[in-house]
Amino acid sequence: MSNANSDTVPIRGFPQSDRSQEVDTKFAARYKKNPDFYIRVPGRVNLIGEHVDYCGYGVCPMALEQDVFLAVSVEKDPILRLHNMDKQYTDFECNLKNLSISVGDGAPEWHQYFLCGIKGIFDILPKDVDFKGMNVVVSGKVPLSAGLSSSSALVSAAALATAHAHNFPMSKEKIANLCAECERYIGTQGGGMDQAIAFLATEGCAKLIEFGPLRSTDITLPGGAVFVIAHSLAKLNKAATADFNCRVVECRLAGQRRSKGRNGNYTNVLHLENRTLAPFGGVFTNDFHFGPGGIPHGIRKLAEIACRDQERDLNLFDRWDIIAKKRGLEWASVKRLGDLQQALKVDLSEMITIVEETLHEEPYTKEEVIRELETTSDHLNDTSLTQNTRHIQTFKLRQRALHVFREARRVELFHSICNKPMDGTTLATLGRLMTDSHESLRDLYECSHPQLDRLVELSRELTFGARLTGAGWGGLRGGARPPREPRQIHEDAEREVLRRTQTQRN
Ligand code: ADP
Ligand code: NG1
Ligand code: MG
Repeated sequence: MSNANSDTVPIRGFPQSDRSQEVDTKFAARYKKNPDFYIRVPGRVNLIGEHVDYCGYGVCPMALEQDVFLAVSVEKDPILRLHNMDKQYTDFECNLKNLSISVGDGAPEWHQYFLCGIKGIFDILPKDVDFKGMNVVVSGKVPLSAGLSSSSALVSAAALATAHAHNFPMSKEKIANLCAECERYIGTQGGGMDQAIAFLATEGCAKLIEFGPLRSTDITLPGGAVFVIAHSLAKLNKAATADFNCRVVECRLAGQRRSKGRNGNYTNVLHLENRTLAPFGGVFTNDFHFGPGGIPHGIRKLAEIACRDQERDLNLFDRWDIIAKKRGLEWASVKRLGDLQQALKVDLSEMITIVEETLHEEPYTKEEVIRELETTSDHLNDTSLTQNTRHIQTFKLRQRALHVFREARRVELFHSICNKPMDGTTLATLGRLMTDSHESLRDLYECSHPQLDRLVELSRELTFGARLTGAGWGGLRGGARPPREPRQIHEDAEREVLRRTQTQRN
């Protein structure tokens, strides 16, 4: 963000260029004045950690040079005027006193993304603040609907402009969280990665972004690696279809439901307030409703007998015993797979085993989910589904949950490998993780696109690994391309290790 008091003030981090001059010229022509300040928010590429942020897991994005750039003047009357440098977008004007965002079927209008950012700030401004208006010229360079997060760059730029216009400073974390919240007014239930990297990125490195609370750690990528971003030319506006939200609710339901586990036993990957479901067959085929004191001793004994040779199940039972004592949690409140893992206090490998043992391969029908949660269609619609997913009749819970837990583990591995000194295997290992991620997104999460898959295939020979980036169903893929022959990289790496060792000795 920078002030623009005169024609000659350079925009910080954004040297005067043809583009900024064009924006200034357009601003002056359109609004008969100069802008008061400028806002610039980057797009991002996600290196690994796809479709896990809304489940509470960490991601590895980095900011791009491509950005959304705004020139803004603050107006006393609460009128918003928007002009876009891209002629495909029509001008928009409204009174901000009656701000409403009603997104219908199909793709939202471009200005509605802008309104999301404004509304996010208006929601938290002190009650006695008079809403100001803004004249805005928008210039966007992030490819649209291509998985590089043009939507969040626009929403975040609008929020930052509104906060600045109202002299309402916020920490980077606070505004990032707010923008994640308010972009949901557009209809998609995203997880916050895009807005987090938009505000927390630093030049020259990728970030490990973690949630609850939001935090970021620099990731130093291995020297010599080049990340190539290529467009498959298949696009999707994520708010125009139910695809994105369908995955969000499938993950949610996978965490909420209980199911028959191995040996046909009832098992559950979920703890409930004052009650737990027995993870064993025969003895407990129905729910038991336990009091606040946890699982009664007699029942516990029965369970021990019933599964004395099933040690793993017994361990699980112990954990649920503890969890069942915790008050205030019931299935409808488990919104994310990450919450469930935290409550179960197990690692990701164990979560993967639990999913493999408890969720079946065939898609779950809506009736089945309703039956097993002992709820009603209306209640499920209210607690777990979104407006645009209520019509969906089948959910692939096992496949989606497996992707999430395995992808979360890949992020951990990616991060830990980047933290180690580079050796001859580093790039190949990172590339393998990217390829595994792609295959999982293609086969388990089913959010790829034939053009994208083809690009990934074609780049096999040329890269250490390649994958789609962003939400998918079109979009782009990122690839780690070797800038030199692999053999030379290894030689260079060896030389570098030798150099470091010598420096340390000296
Ligand atoms: P992405 O992966 O790029 O975030 P989305 O489908 O989430 O894709 O959002 C794309 C939509 O965001 C566009 O269709 C448009 O409505 C809006 N948008 C993003 N950038 C701009 C811009 N510079 N100007 C106008 N609208 C934009
Ligand atoms: P894009 O690629 O911008 O549609 C979306 C979500 C992210 C994340 C990724 C998938 C929004 C604003 N963004 O990104 O939170 O879930 O998909 O990893 O919903
Ligand atoms: Mg988007």
